[in-house]
Amino acid sequence: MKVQQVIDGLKRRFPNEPEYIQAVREVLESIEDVYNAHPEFEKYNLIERLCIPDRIFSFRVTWVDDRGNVQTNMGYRVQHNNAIGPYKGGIRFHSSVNLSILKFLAFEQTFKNSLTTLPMGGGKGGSDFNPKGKSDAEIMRFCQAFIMELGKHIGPDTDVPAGDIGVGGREVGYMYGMYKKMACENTGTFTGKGLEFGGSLIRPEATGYGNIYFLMNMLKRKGINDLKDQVIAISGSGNVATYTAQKVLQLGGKVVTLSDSNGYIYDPDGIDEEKLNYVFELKNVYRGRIREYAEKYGCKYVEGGRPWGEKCTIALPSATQNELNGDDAEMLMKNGCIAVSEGANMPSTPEAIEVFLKHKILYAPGKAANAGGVATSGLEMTQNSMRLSWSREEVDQKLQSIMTGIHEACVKYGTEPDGYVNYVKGANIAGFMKVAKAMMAQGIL
Ligand code: NDP
Ligand code: 2IT
Repeated sequence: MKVQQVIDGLKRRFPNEPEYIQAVREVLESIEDVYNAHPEFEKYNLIERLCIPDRIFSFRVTWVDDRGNVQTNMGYRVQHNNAIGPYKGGIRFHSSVNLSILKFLAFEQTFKNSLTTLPMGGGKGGSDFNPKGKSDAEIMRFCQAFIMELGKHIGPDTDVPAGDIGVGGREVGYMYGMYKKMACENTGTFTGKGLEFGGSLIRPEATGYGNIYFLMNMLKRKGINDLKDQVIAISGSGNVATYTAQKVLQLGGKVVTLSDSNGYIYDPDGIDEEKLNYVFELKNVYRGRIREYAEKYGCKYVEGGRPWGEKCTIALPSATQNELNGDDAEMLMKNGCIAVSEGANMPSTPEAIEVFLKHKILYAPGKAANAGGVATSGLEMTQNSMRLSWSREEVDQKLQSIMTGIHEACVKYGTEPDGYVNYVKGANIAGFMKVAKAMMAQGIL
């Protein structure tokens, strides 16, 4: 396999899918040597079968807004690979959603899910529906219309969706409710459900907490055992960002930034527990903007900006893809940043990753660092199958040991001759090997 050849072929077939090509290239560059050391992989054309999704559903979603207008959106589900278990991955509602973005997410999800060690394949879905400014009734009608179509293709042992950008507990509740009604079953064909109907404790917190557990594993190898002296820049202010901030505070760190798609806040005094509670309320109850934080607490707000120019020792991008570029990475390095751990999927551009690796900082790619969310989804599936629910402590304990396991796998496959751990390489090789072996064992499909 020659990476450039595969990439050129994919570009020819999918010319308008830059995010998908970006995600594939990153993985292929990491696994090239390992792949080529296994001639049987090439013989069975594993690479193309792994890069191209098993199937994609796309459909029209029609719903009625509060003024009685009939609205139309696109809906999709990319079922990427089910070699190691049912397709599993979130649903994203955002105006930017298109097939390139969902294909990159489903591709990444396949390796991430493999890393968790749980039996889950990879998938992703979503819609270009923009939830901003919509009433609760509009959100419900949209979710119902969306699942009327998607519901035909999912099931507890075939494909299990969950949340992502724009899809949280409220949306999962509406989608699962309609799915259950259509399918006449109650087996938990969604994760991130409410606690009253099969949801798992710790699932809402899991992505953010898991990222910090992963970060602590990296820091411990450098002799750093808590976050007391760390100044932390976080982007985003949604599910992942807020629970990341909560765990940072529990471990004694100082969070100085949060953001949304309009801009970022910088609070040099630190976002403490009370201020963070306000952010939770602002985002989940009022569905307001992060600018309002600056108005309430009198700190700096930069419209249209990103937080990476502020001084910090650790950066945790937790908003969206390609939100941290090469220049941002250089600024972080200049300001003394020692670690970057990704809560979001593919938040750093290839140029940014190059800077991190050149400076040999601790850099954890999303597919390793944010795997705690889907891992806890896997634990929710287990609890649903057993018709049991585990305690907070039990789930949190399992989450911690899964994150430690992922860290160990990265160290095993990513340690370079000089001792530097290249977590990108480690995560990609570890994730790939399990999927590859499963595909080989199952024949040409
Ligand atoms: P939310 O919808 O809860 O929050 C998303 C946050 O990111 C919001 O603050 C949003 O701002 C901001 N954001 C979204 N799009 C953009 C954009 N184009 N530019 C700038 N800011 C943006 O989503 P999550 O917290 O769940 O997801 C955040 C990231 O984490 C995503 O990359 C997701 O794929 C990833 N992830 C999520 C997991 C989960 O369990 N939820 C698991 C693993 C990864 P605004 O409100 O203005 O849109
Ligand atoms: O990107 C992700 O891993 C998620 N959005 C969570 C997927 C899941 O099935 O919990």
